[in-house]
Amino acid sequence: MQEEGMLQCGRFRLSLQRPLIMGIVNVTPDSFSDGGRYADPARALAHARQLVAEGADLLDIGGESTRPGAATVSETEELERVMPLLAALRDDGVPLSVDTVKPGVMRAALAAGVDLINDVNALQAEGAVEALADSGAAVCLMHKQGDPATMQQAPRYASVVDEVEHFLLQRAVVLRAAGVASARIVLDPGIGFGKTVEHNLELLKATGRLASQGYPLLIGVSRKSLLGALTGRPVEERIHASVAMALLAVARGARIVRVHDVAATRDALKMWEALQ
Ligand code: HH2
Repeated sequence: MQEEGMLQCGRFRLSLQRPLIMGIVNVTPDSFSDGGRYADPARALAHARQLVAEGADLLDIGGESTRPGAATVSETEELERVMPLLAALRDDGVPLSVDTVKPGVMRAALAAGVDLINDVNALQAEGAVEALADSGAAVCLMHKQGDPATMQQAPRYASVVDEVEHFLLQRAVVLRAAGVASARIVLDPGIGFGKTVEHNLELLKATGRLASQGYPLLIGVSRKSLLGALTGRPVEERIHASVAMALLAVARGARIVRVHDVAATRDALKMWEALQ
């Protein structure tokens, strides 16, 4: 289906021969993982550059928290958070992703040269597919059940792996029909998005299956509550579990890991690569 081992990502063609690290830059006051440490644009920029120095292959810039229970922000506010960072990082030589569900933000980011649209809503908003299709950017299609405000209240599936896989492949079909080459598409089961601990574990156990559908698989588990449930640790003490889970995801076939702790993840993946 896809040119083997390559992601067409805006200005970049990224080899997937080795796993890629997507570093998380949340320009938000309320993200679960960093509690607004980088809400100030200058701090967010310094943090983004630090992640590149630590070995991030891509940067994912988000202006709206999607943590369970998070409030939505207006398009204007999201643009004010995200656009200055995109402009400042544009010539740093690293592919830039924007984490948004809003077609207006997608269009503005694409006009500013963003290389990947990371949409936890899998481009289901009206106009989102068209915005992406008209560009050369890549897209990450993520599965979620419900909306962040309520998604953790009562997640329910007959078979979580079947349903997530079916949804993602259907969304890929829609994109292909709109003219998006398969080499621009990344899939993500959406760990923590309308899923219980058991659902998340079933999906992570099925990484190999989900990674063998003809599209690179992205896994985002960094610092998430699943790790808190398994270790009993608060969010600021989940780095070891995060790195272990990223490594296990890669060992089972994930090609991109979305992480907060880039330096630690990079070292772990170097160990994995050394044994390939
Ligand atoms: N998780 C979060 C946000 N965006 N995008 C993808 N593709 N996959 C994920 O698993 C994913 C995502 C939530 O994590 P974070 O950005 O740290 O928190 P917040 O949404 O509170 O800013």
